Amino acid sequence: MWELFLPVLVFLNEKESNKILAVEAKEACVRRLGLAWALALFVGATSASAILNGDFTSALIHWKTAWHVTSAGGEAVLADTQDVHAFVFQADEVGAGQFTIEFDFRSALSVEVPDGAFNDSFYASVYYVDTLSDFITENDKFDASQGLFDCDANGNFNINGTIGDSPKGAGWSHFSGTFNNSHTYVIVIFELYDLNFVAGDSAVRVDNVAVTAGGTP
Ligand SMILES: [Ca+2]
Ligand SMILES: [Ca+2]
Repeated sequence: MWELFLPVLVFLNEKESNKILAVEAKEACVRRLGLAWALALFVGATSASAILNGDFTSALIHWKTAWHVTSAGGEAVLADTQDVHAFVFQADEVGAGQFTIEFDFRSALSVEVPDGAFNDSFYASVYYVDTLSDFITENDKFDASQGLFDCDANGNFNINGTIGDSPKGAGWSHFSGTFNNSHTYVIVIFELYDLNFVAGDSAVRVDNVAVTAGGTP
């Protein structure tokens, strides 16, 4: 499908093109996943933090992944070695209300942008659904979504919250934000897109993912 729209995109602003490409890739990927997601989706239970194994102490238990996502040192590691799109997510039945989401991340995204390609990019998002079977059998069908932030080698963009220093130390950042959920399920998802089409030159680590009731990060 890339060949169909790449010629058009070269005439657009690079950043806009990057985003359009990523959205197109995401939509195509979501459709392609279909049954795979249906089989893979895990529904966590509500607790102090709705996210289970948010610190990845138990590797990727309670998380579902596609393509190159591994755990190392109690962290989730997304890389771009296997597909244009790698992701890790967890769905939780939190109910309606205001919530705080926090996590640490460490970006190691490539600065390389070959002619005709774009920056490798990372996206953190929340999806909201009332009926999980709708989402997992027809993945572009969700009730609402909210981007948390995007990033590439040039920095963080579209930040819907606050990004600051992380207690994990050098190279790590801490995201904190709030969201209002009026649906039954919240799906927290982290995605890495290989948009420079150079395999294996980007990775992002994620740790300490927490979703708690209340609106003060
Ligand atoms: Ca950890
Ligand atoms: Ca790449």
